[in-house]
Amino acid sequence: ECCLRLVLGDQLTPDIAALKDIDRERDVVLMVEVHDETVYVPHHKQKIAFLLSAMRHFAQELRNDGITVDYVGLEDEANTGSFTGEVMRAVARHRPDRLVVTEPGEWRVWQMMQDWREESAVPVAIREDDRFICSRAEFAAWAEGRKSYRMEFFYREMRRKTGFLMTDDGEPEGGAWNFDAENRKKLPTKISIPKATAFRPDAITRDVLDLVARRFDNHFGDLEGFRWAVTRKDARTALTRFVNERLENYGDYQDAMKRDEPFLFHAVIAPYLNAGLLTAREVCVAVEEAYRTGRAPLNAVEGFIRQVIGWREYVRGIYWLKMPDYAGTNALEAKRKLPDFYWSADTPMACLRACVEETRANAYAHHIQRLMVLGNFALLVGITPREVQEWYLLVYADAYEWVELPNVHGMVLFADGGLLASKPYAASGAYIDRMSDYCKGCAYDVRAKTGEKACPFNYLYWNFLIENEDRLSSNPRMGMPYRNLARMSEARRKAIVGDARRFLAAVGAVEQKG
Ligand code: DLZ
Ligand code: SF4
Repeated sequence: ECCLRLVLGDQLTPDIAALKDIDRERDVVLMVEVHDETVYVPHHKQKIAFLLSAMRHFAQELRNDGITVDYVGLEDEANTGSFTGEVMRAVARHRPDRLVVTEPGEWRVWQMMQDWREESAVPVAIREDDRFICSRAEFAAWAEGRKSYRMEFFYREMRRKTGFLMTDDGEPEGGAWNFDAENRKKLPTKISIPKATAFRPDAITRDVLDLVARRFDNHFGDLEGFRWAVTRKDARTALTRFVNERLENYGDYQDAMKRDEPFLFHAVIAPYLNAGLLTAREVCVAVEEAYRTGRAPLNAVEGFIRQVIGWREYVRGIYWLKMPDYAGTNALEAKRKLPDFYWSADTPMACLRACVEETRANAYAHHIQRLMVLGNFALLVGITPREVQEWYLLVYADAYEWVELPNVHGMVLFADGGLLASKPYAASGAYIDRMSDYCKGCAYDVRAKTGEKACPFNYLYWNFLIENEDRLSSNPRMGMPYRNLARMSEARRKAIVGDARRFLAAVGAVEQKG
């Protein structure tokens, strides 16, 4: 019996479900570089380069392991440009007895796979992606009958299931499940920040970089600074260096932002995790080990493990539970256009300028830049969810829809009306000033509330509350800001709305139809 086994670009794990019972004598692994996947959103150049290079390296590793790989390159003559086209062509070429795939990360591709069952002449087995700790079915069972889906309770289940940071008596390590309150410290001026982990492109990567420069020149992003690991081995090195050099401070300064320090104490391993070069379990094992051997404090280790087995699994669960309708909701009826400076970085707002510039240079920004600067601005302005989602999906090397959509739609924009977050993460300039050094070098004054020189976050924050009064004022967690708004004089309210109007018109954040 010959089995054709498909491995997608974000399934680069040697023991991925589709490869588990492989017969090296008879089976063929299919990997395809297809045009459609490179442009369904116009991904950042580094994202495409990372994935194509990682795919090519992975194919080589499988071959070294005695596996037959049929690899279709992006520029191969007969390449049809789509997953469906290439799967059908490969079935005709190899005439396998069956096709085995691992469930994909995106709804879009899941739909394609459903069609393959009918279109291809062979039986198709879609296997569960067991790299995730919580299966789609298990999450659905957890969600069943609940009124709200709070991450914290789900996270505790995952702690119990995996045993990470649990005592022998089944209690959470350190007597609490969550130490987040300790993870909001300001960055001391004198702290030394480790050098970023960088990998020099090898011949395969250089080929891919040429290809991307040639074919995707019109895509967002710089290619020059490409420094990503593209093999499992190098991704392991990146993980080890994080654990040794940065984990100790990761918790304390998780929410801090500093000019010209895009990585600080973050792990910067999300692209590896989400493409399969590293697995969730192994990164948690490495991080827990550092705690057990006294090399990292509990608040850092718990915070990291919560991101991986809590939040990451949780957003994936929500995605599959709620798709396809999830993407279409717009609870705050946001309909303004995304300002051009999300691409050009051409804005006098120092915080946004830094975050867009770093995103362009690295295909990366850390979570507070994404949530509290880039995201917070999009929320306050009321940008159309679809545009914001597309932006996040294409600019970050780690972004696939299963992880991007709930984070952006739910967490950043509150477009799901509170399924993920119990209130919108709206903040004024004071928050950014407290957590960063951006405001010192800004053309605007973070302490001024209204007028030409005032930090736009300040009046946009109040304008957001005013515009959404009907939708949000009854939210119990919004009680305080709305009480403050109620005490505001009519003149002040007018000034805020006037400033917001002037600013939104100037940056092109105009209302769009439908
Ligand atoms: C993101 C991406 C890109 C740019 N290119 C490819 C590709 O050429 N071949 C491939 O198998 N996968 C690619 N991917 C990742 C897919 O888009 C991803 O596997 C699906 O979105 C499912 O998560
Ligand atoms: Fe950003 Fe406002 Fe600070 Fe300028 S003053 S950096 S716009 S928060």
